[in-house]
Amino acid sequence: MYAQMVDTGLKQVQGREDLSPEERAFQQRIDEGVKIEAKDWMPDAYRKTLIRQISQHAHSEIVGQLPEGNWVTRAPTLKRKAILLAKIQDEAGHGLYLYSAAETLGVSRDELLAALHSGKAKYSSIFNYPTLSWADMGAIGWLVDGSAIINQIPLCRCSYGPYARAMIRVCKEESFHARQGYDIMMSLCKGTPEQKQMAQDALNRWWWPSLMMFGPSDAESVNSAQSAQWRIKLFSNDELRQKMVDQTVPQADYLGLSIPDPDLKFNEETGHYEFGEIDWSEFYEVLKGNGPCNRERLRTRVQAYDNGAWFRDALVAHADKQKQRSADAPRAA
Ligand code: BYC
Repeated sequence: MYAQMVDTGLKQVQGREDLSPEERAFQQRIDEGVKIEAKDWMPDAYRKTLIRQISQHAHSEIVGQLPEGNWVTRAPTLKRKAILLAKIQDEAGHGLYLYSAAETLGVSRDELLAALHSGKAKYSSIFNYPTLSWADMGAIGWLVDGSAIINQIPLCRCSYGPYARAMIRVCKEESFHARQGYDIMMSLCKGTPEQKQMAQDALNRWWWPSLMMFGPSDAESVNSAQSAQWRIKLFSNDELRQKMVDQTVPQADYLGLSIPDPDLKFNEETGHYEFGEIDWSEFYEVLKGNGPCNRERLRTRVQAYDNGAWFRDALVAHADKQKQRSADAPRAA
């Protein structure tokens, strides 16, 4: 697959003849489908790319709790509240698996969090949009977690072992998230005209940002070609985006909702939906920190981290005390 990606629209990567013997042997292992593990030799750039992607992914899971956290106290029933809470807790767990996977590459969690808090590290653009109604909980589960699954299933087969293994569990939990989102949309669409309108309004607001989650078009993606060669990416941004559209349009039809894209049409010959132009200027503005909620999201995360300082201090003090105790304890003969 990656050979195909490198040959088509993607930017070029270093030719194999330019690789050092070590790099060539490394690439050979990747080509043979051997997983790379934490203690294996790897090119610096491979390590850096993984740290960048895995940490951004971890940050996205953690920041991704915030838009939904906004609705915990206002969920319409006790059952919906319990489900939403479980989902948000899962996201925290995903962040932890992913930070741990990134740490295997020799970076500390403190460094990763400092990069997030200073605004240097990115997290997914999607979480910079507001959640205005309960229907947004449905739209996020259906569209955002649905997109996350499409992006993340291939990551279960990526070349870096600790990342691939973390993704297996994440994907199982994401499937539950997507189902709960679609279930909320189904209830609203079967409800009163006002409830159905809420669902349509949420779809209208989340559709285009969800398509942007897959990243820039292949022609603009700076990292794809190299990541494809290293089998970190098994499908290109545009391929995954197309999958999402093909999968989601029939689901919207089933709900009786319309996708907010006048150019959307099914192409009988290719078997795919063609869709309208994405507003890339909006995407890049969000990446620059100018989305509707960027500042609020970052402020909330920094505040939560600062508020937890006493707890982290207490853990360290406890660990130090334990260490001291075992050092002082008389040794067994
Ligand atoms: N938002 O060369 P490209 C979730 C950046 S968690 C922000 O194509 P790459 C969920 C990109 O980082 C969702 N930035 O990059 C959680 C790069 O900038 P840098 C997160 C984006 O890495 C809780 C630049 O644009 N999922 O679903 O080859 C609740 C050029 O892009 C975005 C993951 O992180 C974006 N949307 O491909 C519910 C999955 N797109 O870093 C749901 C793992 C691109 O060079 N990540 N950028 O400064 C990936 O698969 C890839 O990193 C991406 C981007 C497809 C996202």
